[in-house]
Amino acid sequence: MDYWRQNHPELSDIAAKAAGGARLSTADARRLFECNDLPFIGYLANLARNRLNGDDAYFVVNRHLNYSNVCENRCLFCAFFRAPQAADAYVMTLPEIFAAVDQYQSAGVRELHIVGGLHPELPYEYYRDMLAGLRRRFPEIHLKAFTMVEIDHLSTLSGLGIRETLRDLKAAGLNSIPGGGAEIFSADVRQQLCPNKISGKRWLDIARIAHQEGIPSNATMLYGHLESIEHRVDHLDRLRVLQDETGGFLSFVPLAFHAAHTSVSVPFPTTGCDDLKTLAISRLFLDNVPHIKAYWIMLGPKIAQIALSFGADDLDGTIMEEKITHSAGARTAQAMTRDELVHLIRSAGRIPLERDALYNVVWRPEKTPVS
Ligand code: V47
Repeated sequence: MDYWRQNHPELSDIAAKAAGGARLSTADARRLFECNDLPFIGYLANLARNRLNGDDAYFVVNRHLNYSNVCENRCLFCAFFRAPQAADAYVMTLPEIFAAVDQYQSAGVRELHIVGGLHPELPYEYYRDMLAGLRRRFPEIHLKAFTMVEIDHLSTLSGLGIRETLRDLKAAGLNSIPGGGAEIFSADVRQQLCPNKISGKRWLDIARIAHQEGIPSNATMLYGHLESIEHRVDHLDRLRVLQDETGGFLSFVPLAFHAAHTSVSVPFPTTGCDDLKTLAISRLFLDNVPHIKAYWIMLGPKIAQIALSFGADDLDGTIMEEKITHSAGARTAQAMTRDELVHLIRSAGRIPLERDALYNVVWRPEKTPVS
């Protein structure tokens, strides 16, 4: 600690807060973003990470299921959506969905991550029956389904309002809600990136209701496009305020923007330094969110592994088939085996823990991790 105090006297107040577990202010977060000493920020984030999660590093055996790429929101940052008449537009039928999940079962899948576009014609029953059919056929699999944006759409279809729609979906089998669709909460940036999408406030309001209804969720932040540091800090702050109120966020997932085939041009993709700094500051600032995910699909496995020393404690999952980031040019593989995830974690000197969707440990190694 003395080394850092000598080299960063201007940040000694933040270092003291990080060491003592005191809450950082938004001004502190901005000052950390302005600091280019990445090991220093990583060191502070690692203090927070170790205080919350020790040497534990989680992963989950999961699958992504994107039931349709047809979306009427047409977000400019998204390369996944298609117009209904596009040659490669698709909608999975319910029997196709059940058959796909049936194949996953033998792999020990514990969590299904189900998201899709806002289809202009699918009825509410399609979504409800999807959950009910999956729940009936696969009672052991956790259904993490439909972002706040989809929930908003479904409540329009059902005519029931958000709370009653959530109750109905929960009764059908919904267990939790993924963190997507949050993008960046700033209205100005949203207007440029995704003018048809629900507002940041609406996203947070729906998350609040979900948490009140006993449906936990994750939260994401899409960064590396048109946003400023101010926008990132504002996003983190709004999440922290809601989390103080509900405690319903299980994890936070920073998502590095991939520009290929999208309508948003950026001079360069996010750098490894920006990815690690953003993860680290997220860990420090979101002191009330138990887990920070390094989503290897977007970061690449090597940065995701290093992220385990920069605040992250979760590599997410085996995934198998990822469409959203790969449509936008991600060069990572679409799947990692359980053994690969365990190896990445062990060779980072952490303890690999296989979790379920709610962070209950379902497997732990017998041996201590390699150093
Ligand atoms: O909602 C879309 C983002 C999200 C691009 O909750 C893009 O456990 C980068 O939400 N470049 C989907 N990002 C992914 C997501 C997620 C991932 C892993 C775990 C969890 C969780 C959630 O991806 C979208 C959007 O925010 N996205 N296009 C793009 N071109």
